[in-house]
Amino acid sequence: MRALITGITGQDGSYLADFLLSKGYDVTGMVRRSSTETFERIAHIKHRLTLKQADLLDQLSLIKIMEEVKPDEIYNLAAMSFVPTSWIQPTLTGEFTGIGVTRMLEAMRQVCPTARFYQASSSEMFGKVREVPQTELTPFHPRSPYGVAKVYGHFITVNYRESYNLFAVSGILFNHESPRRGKEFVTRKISDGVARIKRGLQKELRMGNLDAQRDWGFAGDYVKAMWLMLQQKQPDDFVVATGEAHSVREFIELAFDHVGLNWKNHVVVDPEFLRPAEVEHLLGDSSKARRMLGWKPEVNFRQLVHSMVDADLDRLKDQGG
Ligand code: NAP
Ligand code: F7E
Repeated sequence: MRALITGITGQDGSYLADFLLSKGYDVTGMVRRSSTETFERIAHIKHRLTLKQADLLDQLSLIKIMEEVKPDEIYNLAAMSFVPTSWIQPTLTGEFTGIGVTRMLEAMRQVCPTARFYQASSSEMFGKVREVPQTELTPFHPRSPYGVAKVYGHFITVNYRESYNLFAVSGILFNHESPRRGKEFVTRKISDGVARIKRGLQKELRMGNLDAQRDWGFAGDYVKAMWLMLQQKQPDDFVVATGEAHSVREFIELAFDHVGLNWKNHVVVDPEFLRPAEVEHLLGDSSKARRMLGWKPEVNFRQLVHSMVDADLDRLKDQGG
């Protein structure tokens, strides 16, 4: 089986590549040209991957990569994925995260219409939530240009499935984290900050809204759900979540406790990290995925927090005390 992954250099792309290689797939990763390589997360498997240059902004490059790879499965994980940046670059976010999905679907429709397509949709589409917990049927009310672009990506995937009979699915994934998470996202910012403070490299951690609540899972568990969605008889959309919500404050407390420090001595709330419109509370109901895919999360909240702090402590061990 041949898989094409866009966004292979990101958190999820790297876990998905690990997983597909373990299943014997021939994996091609789409990468965009950069003056410096961003292959840190896939360094351990790079020799087993084929990497090809293309860009979500460039239709011809997407057509060409599909002609060359002839994929059986396409995982569209590439996006501008950091919510605060979407207010600074709203139209570029729309191009990457929204219209980029149409470019991928068009390339697939023209070159390899029998391939199976996974779109990385997001719980940010629920935004100002209409009901708790959120399911596949909960209406969307996105609260950022990122969320709006993801709603477009979701519906264009559904529309191409219905218009052209493509096997195209949308995975509505709630927040998922890991030691490979980008450092600006809240969980990794906390685990990295705690490790730096413990190692004597930093004294305080400046944070935004501590009351926000998220349904946080482990990225390694979530990429399995992506694959399972493409193994079904019929294309369908699924919510993937743990069913447990925790606040940013709880994450902070658990992370500092883990290294024997009191968070109140180190955390400073800084208005710079507040958002123009906030998503206060997300909680997913993944019973459809559990029932139809046989999927369930393996890593719980405490294990997730501890593993992220431990990984950052380990990474910084030669740099501090
Ligand atoms: P990530 O770590 O930010 O990775 C994003 C990837 O997209 C990177 O490989 C990046 O490449 C690539 N990319 C960005 N713009 C591109 C372009 N124009 N052309 C080609 N590649 C481009 O994100 P992630 O956490 O792995 O998330 C994967 C996907 O799932 C994203 O679509 C995200 O929006 C979505 N999602 C994530 C979560 C979550 O909690 N992690 C939840 C729901 C949905 P560079 O290395 O070159 O920057
Ligand atoms: O924020 C609050 C912040 O940036 C989580 C992306 O993967 O998941 C992610 O989006 C919460 C928010 O993720 C800080 O206000 C407090 O309420 O880790 P985050 P996100 O915005 O939920 C979804 C599902 C995606 O699809 C996205 O691609 O934490 N928060 N203080 C903070 N957030 C950050 N980043 N930094 C802070 O200092």
